[in-house]
Amino acid sequence: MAFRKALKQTVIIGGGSLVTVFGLSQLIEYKKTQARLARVAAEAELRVPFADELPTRQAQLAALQDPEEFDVLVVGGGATGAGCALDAVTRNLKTALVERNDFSSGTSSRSTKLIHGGVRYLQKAIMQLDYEQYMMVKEALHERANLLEIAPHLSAPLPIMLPVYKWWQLPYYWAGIKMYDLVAGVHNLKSSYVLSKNKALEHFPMLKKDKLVGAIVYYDGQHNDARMNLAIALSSARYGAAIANYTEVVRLLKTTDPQTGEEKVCGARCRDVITGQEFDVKAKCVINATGPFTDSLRKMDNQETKNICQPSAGVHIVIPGYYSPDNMGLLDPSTSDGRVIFFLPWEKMTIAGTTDSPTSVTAHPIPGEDDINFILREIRNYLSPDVEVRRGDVLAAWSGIRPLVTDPNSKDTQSICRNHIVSISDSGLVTIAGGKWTTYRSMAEETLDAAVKTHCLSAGPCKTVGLMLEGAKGWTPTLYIRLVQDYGLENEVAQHLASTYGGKAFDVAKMAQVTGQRWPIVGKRLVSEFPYIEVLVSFLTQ
Ligand SMILES: Cc1cc2nc3c(=O)[nH]c(=O)nc-3n(C[C@H](O)[C@H](O)[C@H](O)COP(=O)(O)OP(=O)(O)OC[C@H]3O[C@@H](n4cnc5c(N)ncnc54)[C@H](O)[C@@H]3O)c2cc1C
Ligand SMILES: *[C@@H]1O[C@H](CO)[C@@H](O)[C@H](O)[C@H]1NC(C)=O
Ligand SMILES: CC(=O)N[C@H]1CO[C@H](CO)[C@@H](O)[C@@H]1O
Repeated sequence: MAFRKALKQTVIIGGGSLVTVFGLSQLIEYKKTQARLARVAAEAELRVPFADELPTRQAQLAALQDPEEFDVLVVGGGATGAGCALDAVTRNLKTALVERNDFSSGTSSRSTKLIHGGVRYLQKAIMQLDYEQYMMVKEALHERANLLEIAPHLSAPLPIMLPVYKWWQLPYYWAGIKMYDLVAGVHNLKSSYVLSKNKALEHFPMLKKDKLVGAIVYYDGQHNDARMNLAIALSSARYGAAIANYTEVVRLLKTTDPQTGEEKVCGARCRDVITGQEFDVKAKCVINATGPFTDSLRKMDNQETKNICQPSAGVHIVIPGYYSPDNMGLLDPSTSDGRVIFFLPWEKMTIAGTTDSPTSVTAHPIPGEDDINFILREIRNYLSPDVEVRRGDVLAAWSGIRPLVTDPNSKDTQSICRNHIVSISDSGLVTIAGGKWTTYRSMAEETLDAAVKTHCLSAGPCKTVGLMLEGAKGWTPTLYIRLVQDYGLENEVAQHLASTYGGKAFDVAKMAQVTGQRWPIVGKRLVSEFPYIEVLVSFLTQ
């Protein structure tokens, strides 16, 4: 009797949890559908003044000189600034953005190209029971999922292998990585897993064999940072923002409030770097998103300002593709001397690098010979001794300055974590500094929330969650096949066009010149080793 009762109970409980599991997945699906519908509705409400054709730079420069003031002027066309412009314009604010060089010419094109939550920060959060760190990771994981969704042509999940050298580390790392999956929740990309020593070596035969115990594979995102930045900027232009590259802010404009006698920022003096012509851009609110240069712009506002940036430089080198596992990255968060080292696949090559070192800010940081040799030395230590890593293997190198931010309101300089700060000066200049690529959208949302509040702008709600970026519409994972079939492009060239221009790849393919050969029918390569074709040059300069 008791047995049957127990059995019945078990069935009910078992059934119950099945229903719960089933219900949960239903709920997640339902929520996803709701989110999608809300997004479609939000996008339908958005005005797209330049749906067909974008204005030329000339037209943009004219628009910037509109005598009627802008609601928002963003200074800086990196990820952060472009993100702010897109956020502002889709809230129905009259928006302008100027960038003194090209879009993404700064730190935003010199990153490690990962869209990540930060496994290391999660470890810190847990070890030090730091709630703020934890929330930072959670937010970044949410943004990671969003970025992969809104620009699928420019980004993809990337498996990353963490080699393990001590037995006791295996459960420790495993638990940490599982936490990472767990914190991502519904936004998780793919589940992490353990690799045996043999499997790990199969994936990456160049690893030092002795002491290797096994490896753990987890997922983060990877993107083409420069194109992503451009996609954000172009999207903001489509929605009507007046944006111009090679336009520099030389001075902030200020007015004196007749009642309080206070000075307020009311725009900026800009210079067209190409012609040297100067003009004023009037705006109710100026946002300084100048990245590592933040302090120089803030000092323009107030000479007494305390520095909030503590720059450090990160050098990356590009080496041949066989230095990274097949379609997989490798990252060691704690090499024997405590450094981080990584090998990531990138455009059929490998990006390698280590942790940053302190630096001073320069406009075009160039990695020195000693920086390059330093990374090569680290790599040699790391790989199997029979692998010969030569200086000649280095195909390219770049250096990026990381604007680590210290909170100007906190006395403690120890609190340099890679979080961001939105601060507002007495004259109303809004500064957004720090953060990371992955969180550009949420940083922009927070910045615009602050700007709208401080300057009493009449704005709609933020609409950038799920807002598809330039090129995302019409892209499918098999789009390149249609490019091959419809236009007669080479496979590799078609893949490059699809993953660079997304749905807009057809516009490029249409313009590709006939080669005069049997195959490919169109698309002559500029250099035989790379999938760049002649038409890209004219497409770029259009
Ligand atoms: C080595 C390295 C690796 C990184 N890797 C990652 C990673 O893998 N994942 C991740 O999420 N994050 C990463 N980051 C962080 C990320 O790259 C940055 O947080 C982000 O790119 C900063 O963007 P930004 O727009 O603030 O700055 P920037 O991209 O530097 O943009 C600032 C822009 O302002 C312009 N400007 C300056 N002064 C003026 C003026 N007076 N008038 C007009 N324009 C002006 C500059 O020309 C520049 O283009 C990395 C950073 C570094 C340094
Ligand atoms: C950037 O400037 C160049 C040179 O004037 C111009 O050809 C290009 O169209 C500009 N880019 C954008 C996206 O406006
Ligand atoms: C308005 C203004 O003075 N802009 C400055 C922004 O920062 C750059 C980089 O330091 C300066 O060169 C500009 O003068």
